[in-house]
Amino acid sequence: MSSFFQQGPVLDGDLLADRALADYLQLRLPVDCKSRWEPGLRQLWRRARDEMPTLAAEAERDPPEHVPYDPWGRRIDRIRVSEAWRQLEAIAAEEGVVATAFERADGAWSRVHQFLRLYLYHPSSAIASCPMAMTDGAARVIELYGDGDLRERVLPRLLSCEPESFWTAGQWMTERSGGSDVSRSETVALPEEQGYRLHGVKWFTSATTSQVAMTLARVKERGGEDEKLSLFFVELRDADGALRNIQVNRLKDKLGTRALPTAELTLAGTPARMVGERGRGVATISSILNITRLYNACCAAGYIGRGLMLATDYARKRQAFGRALIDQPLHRETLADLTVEHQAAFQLVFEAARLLGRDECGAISEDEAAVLRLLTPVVKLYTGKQAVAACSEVLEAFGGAGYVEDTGLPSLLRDAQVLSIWEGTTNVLSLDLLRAMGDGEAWQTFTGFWQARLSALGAGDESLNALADELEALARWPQALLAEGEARLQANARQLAYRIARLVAGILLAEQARAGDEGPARSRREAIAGRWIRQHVMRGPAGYPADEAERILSL
Ligand code: UCC
Ligand code: FAD
Repeated sequence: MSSFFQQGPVLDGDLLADRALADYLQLRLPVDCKSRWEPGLRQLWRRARDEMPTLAAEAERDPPEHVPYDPWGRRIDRIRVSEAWRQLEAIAAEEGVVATAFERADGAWSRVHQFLRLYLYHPSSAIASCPMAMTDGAARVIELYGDGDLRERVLPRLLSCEPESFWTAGQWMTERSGGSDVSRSETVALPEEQGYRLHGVKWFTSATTSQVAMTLARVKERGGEDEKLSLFFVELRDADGALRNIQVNRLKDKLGTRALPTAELTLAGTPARMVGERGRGVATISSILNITRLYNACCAAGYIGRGLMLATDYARKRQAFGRALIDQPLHRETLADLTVEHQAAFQLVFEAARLLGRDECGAISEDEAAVLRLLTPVVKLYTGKQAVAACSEVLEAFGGAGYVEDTGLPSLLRDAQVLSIWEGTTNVLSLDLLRAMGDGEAWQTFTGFWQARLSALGAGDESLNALADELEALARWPQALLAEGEARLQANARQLAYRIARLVAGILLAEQARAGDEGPARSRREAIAGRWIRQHVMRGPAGYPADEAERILSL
């Protein structure tokens, strides 16, 4: 009879056990922000550690259910979610997971504060972070383009810190005809005296229990030309709680994000109101997209950090071949690699959040705005891929236990996989990077910005020289590709995005390494930067040779 039972992993008691977070608080924040925010962050970490994981597990065990009819056969299309899911949403409200960004108590730094809160909230939230992302995006669009009623009646709900009055928002873009290419959307908006009526099918709508949604449709006047998409605001239910001409066709049966309701909807004359300029729907909704994409990236960093914390704790407890895993040289390298990935993701996300905060407070310069525009798709796509790879590694670090459901670990990998699909796939965001580069001026601004940051680090060692060489090579690459034709540039857009992410993360890690006093903490940060640059910048991938894909894909 075996008397051995393995101790499972536990989350660390201390907020600052997360080194990427601790480094950031110490080295990147204005001192007064750190001291003001830390107590609240500690409180949220306690909830994320002690209270939320039980709720998240319960929400996953009791997934949403579509109830199409009432007992008497009336169509009701109720989506039943667990009490645990409701509580997770309530915690988001109480903790200001959205509101902190809009209160702007710390001016341009407020967005960073809010992202720190999101970063702590998300990994314990069973992806209740998803409706928070869409709510935040909707709030921003209302701030920018909303009419008086939206600003005075709806916005305070989206920014409420009281669960009873807090509303969440959905974002319905994807249709059967296309999710990446929304210009293929078929939904029409028929004008009526006051507003519009929407008709169409929305193929993926997450958090369908939200009270409001932002969606795209094409205005169709009798006998009129086909118009470009416009953005519409929808209030889903009437005063009695009945859906307003919306039919829930079914809930998606998904690989992960199981606690999150994602529905297919038919809009059959749903009342709606236009937001922003007619025919400028894609441009208008991009204010939402650029926020939700950074949420996505923040949540990716959150998952990597959570996985790393659990795997490190487990490695201290699990024995193999005569010692704890953490003392096995090869396992240590695996954990070190994960640590470096986490630090890089964290730096990318919070640099973008810093710039976003400056934008939202009107403090951003023209150059910084161009940098933010280019950085947003890059950070989203790169951290999404990092999260999938890192979560897979984390599961493996637990051996067989990582594959067993009731450890709670498999959901990390399942849920991470969505991060590179929704809010723009890796390829589509790589192409968005090209869109943001435009005729090349923004690209010049971007490379100039990072050149200045690199120069500010002073005399070069091997790492800094590698960063400088890569920046120089990268700066010329798009033009060289374009000289061979637009198709060549597109074909290499993902490689370009990856190289940018790796380079920028390298510069940010090098900055972090040089900040602060000499000592063991600085030596740790130097090692992190050194490994990242060695692994990801010095061996920058070459572009795809012309025609190679044709040859590979030919019979
Ligand atoms: O997946 C979804 C929700 C999931 C849940 C959310 C969770 C979030 C995180 C939580 C983590 C746990 S919602 C669906 C998301 N769908 C997408 O992201 C769509 C992906 N496809 C694209 O991004 C495409 O590139 C499109 C849709 C933008 C392409 O449309 P068009 O019509 O072909 O685009 P155009 O014609 O190139 O651009 C139209 C205008 C242009 O401006 P003007 O007219 O002034 O030149 C563009 O520059 O829109 C502008 N624009 C942008 N501006 C397009 N994209 C952007 C952008 N990102 N930023 C600024
Ligand atoms: P497609 O656009 O058909 O793409 C298929 C493949 O083609 C992808 O790999 C893509 O990268 C590639 N591709 C497309 N165009 C190009 C190109 N030009 N060059 C190179 N490659 C290309 N959507 C919403 O609107 N609201 C939601 O709330 C929502 N929730 C979701 C929840 C979940 C769990 C999931 C999985 C999806 C959700 N989505 C939602 C949908 C999601 O945003 C889309 O699935 C995504 O944008 C991709 O669109 P698609 O599925 O139509 O794929």
